[in-house]
Amino acid sequence: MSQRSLVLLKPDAVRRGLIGEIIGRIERKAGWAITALELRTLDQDTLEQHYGEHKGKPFYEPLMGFMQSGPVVALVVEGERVIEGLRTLAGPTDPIAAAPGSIRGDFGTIVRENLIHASDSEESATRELKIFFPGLV
Ligand code: RTP
Ligand code: MG
Repeated sequence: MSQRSLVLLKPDAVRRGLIGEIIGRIERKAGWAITALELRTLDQDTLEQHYGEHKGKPFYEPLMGFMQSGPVVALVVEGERVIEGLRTLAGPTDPIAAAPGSIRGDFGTIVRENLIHASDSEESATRELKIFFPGLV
């Protein structure tokens, strides 16, 4: 089943020069394609829409600050079961718990600075793609 996912390379990934490394891992997955890509600095409004489910949690305000601390790379990735596959490629939220071989397991430091966002379901992907790439048909 071909799907679309919204990926963000978070400010720590851009700062640490890991854009190529992470995009390379995505590109090497057979059958997946990057169909949109943009470097951009996110504003509070965009982030509130994106991470609205976490509003009120203790990590929400620090997360907002971190996500605005530098540019991110926003990508659309398309392919077979790409939503589940990208979550596996990324690894669990906490880099300490993430297996070596996953992006967070190999490069993550603390739970907030975990390098990559990938949509966690078809519903999230649809919602997030509208926020970041509203022109997509
Ligand atoms: P994401 O939404 O960014 O793809 O990450 P996720 O699904 O793996 O994790 P989620 O629970 O949705 O949390 C969103 C992001 O908030 C930061 N976070 N900090 N305890 C903490 O300090 C904490 N918990 C979460 C992380 O950047 C996480 O990816
Ligand atoms: Mg999430």
